Formats: sequence, C-alpha cells, structure tokens
Amino acid sequence: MTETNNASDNSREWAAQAYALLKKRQAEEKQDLQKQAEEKQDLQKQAEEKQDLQKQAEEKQGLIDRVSKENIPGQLKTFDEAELGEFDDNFTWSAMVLAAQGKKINQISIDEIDWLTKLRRGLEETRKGFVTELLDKLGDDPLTPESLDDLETLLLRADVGIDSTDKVISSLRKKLNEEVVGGEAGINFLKKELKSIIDKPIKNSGTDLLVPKKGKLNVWLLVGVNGVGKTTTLGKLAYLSSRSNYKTLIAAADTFRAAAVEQLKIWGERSNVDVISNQSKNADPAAVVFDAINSAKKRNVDLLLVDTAGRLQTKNNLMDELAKIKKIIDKKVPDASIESLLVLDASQGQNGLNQAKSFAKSANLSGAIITKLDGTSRGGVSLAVSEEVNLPIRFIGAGEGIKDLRPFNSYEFVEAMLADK
Ligand SMILES: Nc1nc2c(ncn2[C@@H]2O[C@H](COP(=O)(O)OP(=O)(O)O)[C@@H](O)[C@H]2O)c(=O)[nH]1
Ligand SMILES: [Mg+2]
Repeated sequence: MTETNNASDNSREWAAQAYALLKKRQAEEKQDLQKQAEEKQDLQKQAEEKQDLQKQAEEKQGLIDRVSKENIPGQLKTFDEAELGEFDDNFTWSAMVLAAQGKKINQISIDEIDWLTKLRRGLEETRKGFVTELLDKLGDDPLTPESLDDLETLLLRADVGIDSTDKVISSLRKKLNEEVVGGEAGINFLKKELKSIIDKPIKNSGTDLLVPKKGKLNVWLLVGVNGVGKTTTLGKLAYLSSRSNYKTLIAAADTFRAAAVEQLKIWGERSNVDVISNQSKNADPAAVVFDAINSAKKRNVDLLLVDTAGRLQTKNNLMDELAKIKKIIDKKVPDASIESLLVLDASQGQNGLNQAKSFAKSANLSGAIITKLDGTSRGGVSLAVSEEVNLPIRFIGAGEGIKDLRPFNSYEFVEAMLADK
C-alpha cells in the first residue's frame, strides 16, 4: 500500500472516531434539552398555579387586574439543537479540515462540522468551473507555462479579480523557473498564495478574530446596498453573540423600509435579543441609535448591533447618516469600540466588488462580511475584496438559516474553495 493510501485510511479512521463521539454527544444534548423542557414545564405549571391562587386572592379583593404572562419566572433560554449529518465524504472532509488545524477529536463540535459541510457544498459552484477543470488540465503532470495560462483564465472566471490573479500567477511562474512543480504541489502552492492574499488585511488590522472587546460597549454597524443580506446577517450575528454569552442588543436603524423592523424583531425573538426601534414614519436613524445606546448603557450591554438602511453608495446622504450615527456614539460612549462592517453579496461578483470600492471611500469601513456563498459560482470575489479593497473579512454567510454564518477562517475557506472532490 502506498503512503498516501495509508494516510487517507488513517484520516477516515480519525473521522469515524470523531463521528462516533459527536453522535454520543448529540444524544446526551438531546436528553439534556428534554430535561430542561420538562423542568420548564414544571416551573410554568407552578407559576400557573401561583397565578390561579393570586387570581383567587385578587378576585376576593375585588381586583380585576390580571398578572401578565411575562411575569412567569424561569423562562429558559433555548437555542436550536445542533444536528449531525451523515458520516459521508462531507463529514470526513470537514473533520480533516479541523484536524489539520490542530483540533483534537474531542474538541470539535457538531456546529463546526455542520458549517464546514455547508460551506463546502455552498462553494461547489465556484469550485466546479475552477478546480475540477484545473485538476483535469493539470493531471499529475508537472506545471507548464500553458497550464498557468489556463489557471489564469479559471481564476478570473471565479471572480478572484485581476490583481489577485496576477499576484498568484507571477509567484507560480517564479517558482516554475526555479524548480519542477508537480500537480499536487501546484495546488498546495496555489492554496498558500490565496490564503496569504486573504490573510494580509486581517494581519494588518491586528485582530485575527473579531469578537466584542471586554469591559466596554461594542457597536457594530452593518452597511451595504439593498438586498445584500444586512438584516439577515444581523439576525445571525445576534444569535452567535448571545449564544457566546455576550449581552446583546439590536438597533433597528433602517427606518427607510417599513417591514425592516418587523423582520428584525423576528430575528431578535429567535435568539432572545431585544430590538430597539422607533415605529414612527421617517424616524431619524440617528435617534434610534441614541435610544439604543441609552438602553445599552442601562443594561450593561456588550454588543449593540445596528441595522442600517441599504442605500446606493453613490448617494451622499449615506455618508452623512453614518457620520451622524458615529458622532452620537462618540459623544455618548467615547470609549465604545465601533466596527463598520460592509455586507457584500458574493453572487454579485465584480459588481459587489465595485460597491465595496465606493463604500470603502465614503464610509470608513473596518471590515467585510460576505454573504450568499451558497450556490454562487463567484465565491472567488472574497479574494478580490481582500486584495483590492484591503478589507479584513470578518464573517461569511452560506444560507438563510440562523446558524449559516460563522467567523471567517481563511484556511477553511481556501480548503473549501479548492476541495478536490
Ligand atoms: N442563500 C442565501 N440567502 C441569503 C443569505 N443572506 C441573506 N439572504 C437572503 O437575501 C435576501 C435579502 O436579505 P436581507 O437581509 O433582507 O437584505 P438587506 O436588504 O441587506 O437587509 C433575503 O431573502 C435573505 O433570506 C445567504 O447567506 N444565503
Ligand atoms: Mg434590511
């Protein structure tokens, strides 16, 4: 048996062990949840009995006021249960990507596996017109100048952008001049180059992973044009944040669209996060932020998520509006940590890139969130955002569900984009 076969046998064995462990953990979690639900029911029953008694007493005293339902004690925070999929090729691949980052079997979670599986599936379209063809063209033969031309075309087609493509191709060309590069080595080199392009703005920012800073109010503004997924992303972020035990609050500062507040409230309910809004027509977004900051201070909130109206980047009032919001934050909480995150829809490809460029000029951005990586062939645009707009990618979204957003990890992203099956 060859060495590679041995390695892949070991990998499968590793993944099988991980699967068994996760399966066991899932069963335990289910039991726990059931127990919690039963306890909750007990508490509720007790509360109802108490209410009945109280009602009787009140009726005795001739009082008509009823105890409101909100006063029931012991409302437990419940989150969606994690689901473990099949032990298939997706599972094995996801487990191996985690293992390659040094995670031990007992350190991996169902959520992580679930997410990687989704990301890999989501990027299938990007991969199809790219890696499959690339592997076909390269085969096991060493790289040639002609295969570099093919690679160039493929990278451009995946919306990786001219600058990033040039960078990758010239490093590969340099390497080719120095030594013979086999097919597999070529792919590994390509992965390394792509990763370093995405990592550069992240390294420059000095923050590898964006999390709320301790001991102060963090305000994250989500900006971007209509329909890119700002509100959805904010809902998913609220879930991630409250699940990680940060005290979270939402400000509905998109006062432009009537339905925006309702949409946010639904997301807020899903993760037990309150939404501060102002229902009056044409309310001033800055006034909503003002109210939200007051609430955040009173409640000792760690993270305030601000939804903003989608405006075309060419309209100057976006800049004015964001400036006004920032001024209010500076005045009321000078030591707050502010992040302006540009939300970009990957399926818009180069168009999205142009949006990012205009926004970056006017809105003083600190990071990007790429959405809709599921089902697009243009996932490569993430590289263009890193190289050409110089923005650190902070989160990526691949689906409409509450768990379909995760902190960005360049290694996982590049592996998913170039997975060879
Ligand atoms: N497939 C997919 N759809 C998404 C994703 N993020 C958002 N959407 C959808 O995109 C549409 C617009 O989202 P919305 O949050 O209202 O965008 P906004 O106008 O920027 O606030 C909705 O139908 C969302 O369900 C994603 O990651 N994947
Ligand atoms: Mg919206």
